Amino acid sequence: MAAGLAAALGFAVPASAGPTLDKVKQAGAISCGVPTGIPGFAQPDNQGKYTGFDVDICRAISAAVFADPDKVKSVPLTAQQRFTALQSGEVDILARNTTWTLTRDTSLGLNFAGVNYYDGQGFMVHRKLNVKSAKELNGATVCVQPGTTNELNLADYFRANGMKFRPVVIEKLEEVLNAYFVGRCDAYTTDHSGLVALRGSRVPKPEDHVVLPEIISKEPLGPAVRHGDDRWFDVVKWSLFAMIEAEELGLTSKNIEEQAKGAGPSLQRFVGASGELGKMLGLDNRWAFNIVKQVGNYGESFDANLKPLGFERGLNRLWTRGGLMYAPPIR
Ligand SMILES: N[C@@H](CCC(=O)N[C@@H](CS)C(=O)NCC(=O)O)C(=O)O
Repeated sequence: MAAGLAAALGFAVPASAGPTLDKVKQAGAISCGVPTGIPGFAQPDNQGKYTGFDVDICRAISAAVFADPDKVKSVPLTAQQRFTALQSGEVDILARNTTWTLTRDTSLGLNFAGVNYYDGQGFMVHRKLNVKSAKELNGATVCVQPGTTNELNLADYFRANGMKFRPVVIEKLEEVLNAYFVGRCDAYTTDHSGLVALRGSRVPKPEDHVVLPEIISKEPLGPAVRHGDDRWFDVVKWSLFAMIEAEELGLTSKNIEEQAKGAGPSLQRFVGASGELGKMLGLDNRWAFNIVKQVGNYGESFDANLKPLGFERGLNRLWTRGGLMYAPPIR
């Protein structure tokens, strides 16, 4: 059927896969911008291969596009480098604790595919300072990374509370952490998830540091792509939604093969046994099956990567369990 006729009849037929999906298919890999190293989210092994909760988004897209989760080239990026790397085409996607804000969505030319982790900003302080609340930080020196929402929220918070602070702004994670550890700063501020992950793994003596109770901002973190390629945007969006929906449907990497034999209509559509949902995305109809089989559902990724570090689901529970994770209908 000609695409024009199909459109006139109300069917959606992808005219082409879109430049980024075509490029990715041709390259045989997805170039995925990740943080330089945050335990649980994106961490290199001794061969330089990255794994983690953020990396799993790229692995899911890889499973959807290539039926193979390993066609991912992880590109470590500091907060400062990340937007240029996406804009210039060095990476096809940012899967890197990036907060969805209006400015980034508009003037930086990003499209956020959704939220894979609802977070908020916090502070870590040296225990010996005996500080119990962020409200006691008047006059403090605070370490922070440039190009982050954290740098901006920090200024807002102190101003709103009529307090003074001295920022120590350092781009590289290793260096900003060291500056804090050696005592150049009284406090280090970043997303709460980062504080918990770093305190649990990168801090010489975790018991010497306290994460304060205040959460001073909303940090909805999610994968982002460039403006101007709706088809690629769709692929990234629905790959994330497929992970969330799979958890809601009770589909896991271990049971999906067996479950796929079931007759439920939403299940049949999800696994590609009925309908053409994959084709509409420019993918194989088994795209979502492959994501779950090869990477797992949202909860499996959370449990494998973040639970061992002591993370609770909290806001990141499914909407059916009192959380905010909600995928639109896959139909
Ligand atoms: N969510 C914030 C902060 C993201 C961020 O870059 N956080 C730091 C501290 S956890 C980080 O990931 N650093 C890792 C790196 O630079 O590799 C934003 O989008 O601006």
